[in-house]
Amino acid sequence: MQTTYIETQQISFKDFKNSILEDYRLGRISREMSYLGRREVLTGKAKFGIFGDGKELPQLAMAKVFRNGDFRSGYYRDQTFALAIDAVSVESFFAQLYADTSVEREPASAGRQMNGHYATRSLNADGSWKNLTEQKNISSDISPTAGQMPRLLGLAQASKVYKSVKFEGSEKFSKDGNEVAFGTIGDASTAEGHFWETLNAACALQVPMIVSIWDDGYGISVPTQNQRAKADISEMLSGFQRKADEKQGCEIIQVKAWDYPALMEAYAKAEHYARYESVPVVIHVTEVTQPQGHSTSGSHERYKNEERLKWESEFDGMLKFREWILDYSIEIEGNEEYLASVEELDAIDSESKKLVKDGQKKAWEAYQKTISDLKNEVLPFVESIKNQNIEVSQLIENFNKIISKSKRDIFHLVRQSLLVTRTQNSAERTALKSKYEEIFKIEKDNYSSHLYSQSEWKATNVKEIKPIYSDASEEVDGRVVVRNNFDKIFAKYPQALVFGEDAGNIGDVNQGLEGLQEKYGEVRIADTGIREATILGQGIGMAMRGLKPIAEIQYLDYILYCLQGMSDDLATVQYRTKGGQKAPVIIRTRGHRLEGVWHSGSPMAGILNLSKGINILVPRSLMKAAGFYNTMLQSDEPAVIVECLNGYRLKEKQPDNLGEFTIPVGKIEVTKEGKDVTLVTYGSTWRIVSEAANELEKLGISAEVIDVQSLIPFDLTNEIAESVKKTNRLVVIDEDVEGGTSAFILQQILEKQKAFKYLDSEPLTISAENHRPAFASDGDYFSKPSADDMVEKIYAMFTEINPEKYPAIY
Ligand SMILES: Cc1ncc(C[n+]2csc(CCOP(=O)(O)OP(=O)(O)O)c2C)c(N)n1
Ligand SMILES: [Mg+2]
Repeated sequence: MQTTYIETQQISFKDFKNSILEDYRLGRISREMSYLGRREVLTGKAKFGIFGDGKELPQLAMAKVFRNGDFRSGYYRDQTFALAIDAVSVESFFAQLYADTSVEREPASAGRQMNGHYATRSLNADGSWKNLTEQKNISSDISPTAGQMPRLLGLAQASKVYKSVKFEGSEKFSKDGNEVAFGTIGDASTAEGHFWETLNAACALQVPMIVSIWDDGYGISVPTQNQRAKADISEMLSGFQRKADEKQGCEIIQVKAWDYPALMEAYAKAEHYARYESVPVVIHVTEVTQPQGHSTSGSHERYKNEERLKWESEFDGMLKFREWILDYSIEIEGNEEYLASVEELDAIDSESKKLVKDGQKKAWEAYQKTISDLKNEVLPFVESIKNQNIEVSQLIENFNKIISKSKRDIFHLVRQSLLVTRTQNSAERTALKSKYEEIFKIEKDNYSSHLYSQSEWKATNVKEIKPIYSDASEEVDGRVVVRNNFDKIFAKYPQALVFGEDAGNIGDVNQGLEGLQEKYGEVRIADTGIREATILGQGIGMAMRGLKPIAEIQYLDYILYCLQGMSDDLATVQYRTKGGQKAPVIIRTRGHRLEGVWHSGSPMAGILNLSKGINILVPRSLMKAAGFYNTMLQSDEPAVIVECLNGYRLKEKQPDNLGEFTIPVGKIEVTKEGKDVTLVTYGSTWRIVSEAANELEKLGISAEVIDVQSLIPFDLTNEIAESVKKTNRLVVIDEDVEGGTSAFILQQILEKQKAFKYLDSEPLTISAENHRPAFASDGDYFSKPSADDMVEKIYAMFTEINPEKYPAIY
């Protein structure tokens, strides 16, 4: 709707005037959306509402300098901005308020997100990239406050990378790296670590990023002075201010939210620093108001005193804008020119109100229509069996009494009708059943699609290419295999880059990237500060802009620092946009078995449970890890690849087709065949399980050893159940806590793969102690399952069956 920034001195007064009045109109429309939105919630038509009233002017100013190819990573207050860049319309705004599940009507999230969570669609329906340089982009908002910040860093950094990195198709993502990433955050959310971490990293990296702080003085009810060290965030930030001739730090601009011309100037200046000098900028927008309070869940009269409320009504941005427009006059060629009269502004006000009302009505009617259409489609099928069963008539009667019918009511009617007629068999009931299956499939797609990619590039579609070995294949340290494979990767994919603590200069702490910075440069093989949350954020943002980032988290134990972002942001990207955006980041980390409370961890269940939406890969060797990198680089899904910390110095045979061979996700490997018991494991524990299996062999127990390799997705072809069918006994062994990943594996095998019926003995899990291992030597032996533990516990299974053949050890 809005044109880009027009410098007043270069345009005619007429254009200047039109641009101001267009802003006024957009501001009014946005304000009416806030007013009506709140009413829609309070009258019960929508569930919850959070709006951008009071924040209109700075967002209009931000939109003026926001160009095609730029990205925003912000939060729920930005409806005026979204409206100004055409990322939301009145109708789609209300469609989201009603949580309409249609992608066409609610393109930001298809009803998956609360209102105020904006997103543009980066992908075509088939999951392929659109040309992002031809549109204005919003990376999908998330609710955890400040959670948008780490991603913002990556979005900004991508521009810097694109200044030197080019590849076939890169023109879809960047025009020579000239794009700016715009962030928005509330004043109270600046108390979060993510805010400071991001700003610090941006100031170190010198990326084109503009962060706007909407400072309305409150975080819900808590006033600013109770949130931070100083009430004035600009004062706190002053240490970040860059000094002349230093390539560090940022620019800080303070501006009032109701001062339209000052805002225009502030954003124009900020754009200059960020876009042309690659200097990050913070715009601290002060004196922001909240005319309707925080959200529909409360009333701000409860915590703001009368004086504050009075001030807020006087300094309402839209009111001040109106006053400024009416006061404005300029003499041009002897004539006094004005922007608008009271009547003209009043006319805009009433037009805007009407436009919003019309849009809301359309959105409501379309939303209601989907429900009534569903009802009309299904009801005849239910009615067709009512003569066969009196209970169905009763169910229909009850259903008809419901005044405002929801999808759930319709489904309940259908499912209850099928339940009460379960003993009947008629053509009508069969028809109802197939109708139910048909509508269920549609709602499954509406509510549960796109946790993983549904495109041709989904991880499970990547073709398996087996590693090739020849007489010439060398036995080398594991770290050499992964290093040489990375060498091939960076040669093959110019869009691939890796970054993390010590990843650059020394080529990572285990030298899996040794020498690669010299070869591929500091942009692609980079060191970072110690800041896992924003290392991940770099990955997410850059992946959203078409790069193939490998975000290195130095040790698995420290992944918890970025687990929030993995869980809230990365894992939900495709789901929360219903396939509108993707972020195929590879998280490279290393862990499992060693000693010491923070250098031995294998907190896989924590990761597993919080990261559904991300592939979780646990290779037992560096060759397998290398193969997973090769697989995931061909996919459009994110993954965590956990390398075995104790594997780097173990000898492995290096495949001849490095950079080419792939290890399929969701595929197990039987590494030792056996007939008496199936031992299921993964990662570093696999070697110990294999040792135990050899011991068991000597005791007359033939154990089959299975390496899961890929926890998510898990054994897609049910091969483990096949093994259990043969052995009739199952033991799951890992070094996570009890009831952790082993419980997940057991559930998958027994419940999903239906292996319970094959069991002749109770299934067994062998896991670690519930505390982390001591650093004292042999901490791992005493805290994690040892081969001795495994042999004894598995042997005991056989003692129970046949004590004569397998006499008890203890
Ligand atoms: C991590 C996290 N904690 C708490 C909340 C609940 N919450 C939602 S908005 C909000 C206040 C945010 O205030 P501020 O950042 O100043 O933004 P404003 O709403 O004032 O624009 C809180 C505490 C949340 N969404 N995320
Ligand atoms: Mg606030």
